[in-house]
Amino acid sequence: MNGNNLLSPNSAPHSDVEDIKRRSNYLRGSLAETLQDRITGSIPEDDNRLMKHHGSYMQDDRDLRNERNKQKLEPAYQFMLRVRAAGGVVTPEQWLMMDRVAQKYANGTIRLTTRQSFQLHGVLKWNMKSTIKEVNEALLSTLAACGDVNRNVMCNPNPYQSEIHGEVHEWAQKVSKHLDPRSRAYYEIWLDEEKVIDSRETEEQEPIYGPVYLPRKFKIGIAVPPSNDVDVFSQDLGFIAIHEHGKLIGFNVAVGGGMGMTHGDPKTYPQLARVIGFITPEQLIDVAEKTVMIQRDYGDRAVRKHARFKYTIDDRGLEWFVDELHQRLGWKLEEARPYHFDHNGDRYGWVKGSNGKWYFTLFIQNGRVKDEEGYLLMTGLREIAKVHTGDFRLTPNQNLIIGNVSIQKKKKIEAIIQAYGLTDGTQYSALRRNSMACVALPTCGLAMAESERYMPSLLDKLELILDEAGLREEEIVIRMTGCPNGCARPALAEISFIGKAPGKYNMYLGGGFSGNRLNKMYRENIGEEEILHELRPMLNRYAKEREESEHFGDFVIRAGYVKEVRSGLDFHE
Ligand code: SRM
Ligand code: SF4
Repeated sequence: MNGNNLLSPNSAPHSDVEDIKRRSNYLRGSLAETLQDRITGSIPEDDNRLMKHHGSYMQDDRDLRNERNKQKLEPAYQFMLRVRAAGGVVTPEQWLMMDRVAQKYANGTIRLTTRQSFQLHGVLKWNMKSTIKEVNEALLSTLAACGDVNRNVMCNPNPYQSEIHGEVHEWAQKVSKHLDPRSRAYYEIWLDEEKVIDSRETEEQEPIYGPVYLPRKFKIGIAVPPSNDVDVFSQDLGFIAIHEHGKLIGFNVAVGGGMGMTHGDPKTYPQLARVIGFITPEQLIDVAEKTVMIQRDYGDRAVRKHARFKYTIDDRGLEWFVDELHQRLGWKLEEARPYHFDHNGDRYGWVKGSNGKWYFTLFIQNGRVKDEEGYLLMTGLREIAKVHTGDFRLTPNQNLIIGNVSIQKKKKIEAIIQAYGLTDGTQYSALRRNSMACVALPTCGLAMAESERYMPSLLDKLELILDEAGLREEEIVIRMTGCPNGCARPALAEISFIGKAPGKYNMYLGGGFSGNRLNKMYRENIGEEEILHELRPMLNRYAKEREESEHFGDFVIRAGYVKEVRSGLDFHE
């Protein structure tokens, strides 16, 4: 198939977003002009759709909605800005820049995301350009952090389990760069690059995506076994590093994962990516490019809910995809190699890497970096960044690694950690250390219930139950989201809660501890009292009846609470 024949075979009707993208002249639209409009803090919907490709969403503070409505004021419009770095690795200077812009232009907090990016909330329209400029001056970018393109490429950030992390991270950076949009729109609008092309750009300038980009977002993650912290089976395209005796020999390729669904619509479901074969490292870019192009050409452009790659594969069959991929590559993947995952969480505290440097993984509750009374996390990290000569690594579980610390600097950094009481989570239960919650209210326009702001207090109550049952140190993966879009990858947790309405959640059980099995709905639309009522006896029974090294997710299946789910097609069964 020719890259220019973009809507084929999707000559079927397409959604309004497709028209907006097509008309936008490679993501320009009227963004440059609407940003100048001082009458409103908002931008028109068409430009908002395009803005996502530049890394930002228009939002409004939902806590203020009613009050402003009563006062007949427009909603408190503000922008979320997502800053990405492949594998989540940034320098101390870049950390300090994020800290500075968060104070100067955003709400004074930094949010570390589930895909190893940064988010700023509360940036006003008038400050967007300055913020994006400062981000770029520090050599980070917001381009393609959101939108119908390849998103931040995830990569296991921990160097202590094998010697190949640096190499794998380089591949994450290479594939990320290769799949960046090539349109100069971003540089013209935000960075005042002179408009080089007066006439419309040609398709050759966007050879991978073409003028309408992808039907939907696309996600890539690289795991380094035995850690599956990137939840490789949740990715549209996952790579599993195969290493032997500390040497990277290649990757197994997994395709068609995804988490999003809609309540009450069984045609939407979370799905696990499936392993289709093995490639050498040098083949990775080619495989990623061709996979993206297949999705570009065959993904559903009519119904956005059905436009993710997982549906393209499930509708047409895995065999069809593999044949199409082989045809476009001109060569065949080898048979997948054996691998083993044993967890998808983070490992906290100090560890020595195989390069002799030190790494400290901090527990950051739900990824929110801020100063609170009694816990000056943001200030402490700023002080570390001022003296640190290594790097910072955002983990796929919303935590932070202070990485590549030399033995000389370790004492100094340890002293700051102590002075600010920065925690590796040891005072908390293992359940909390394995928890994630998405942003949800008050910024997320799609949230049906609280998540980030509620999860800590639910965990306080669950920790009492764990203490009673003697399970405080038992690692159990728990996740919460404010809606079924699945931003904290809830369908892979051993226990999860998905928002249904204010204070109400659907409860799911039985995900695999290493992110290799989906969970299943156990109770619908329940509040906190019922959650505790359900979990107390279950956890007590687990404490008494579990088999040796049996994880909670496995136990609830064996004990008959829920059925095992190995494919998204059985998720609603
Ligand atoms: Fe997400 C939309 C936050 C990871 C699936 N996600 C959103 C938006 C932008 C809401 C919106 O469209 O208006 C949220 C902004 C909230 C806010 O106020 O900040 C949002 N998603 C997040 C983050 C910040 C959650 C977090 O707590 O860290 C994560 C940012 C990742 C990043 O840095 O790039 C985030 N989102 C995910 C993940 C997890 C992942 O990628 O590993 C998923 C599930 C995996 C997947 O894509 O299948 C995810 N987000 C969605 C979806 C559902 C997509 C679908 O297939 O239907 C939406 C809604 C949409 O796209 O229409 C969404
Ligand atoms: Fe918002 Fe839903 Fe994503 Fe949570 S899961 S951040 S509520 S879109």
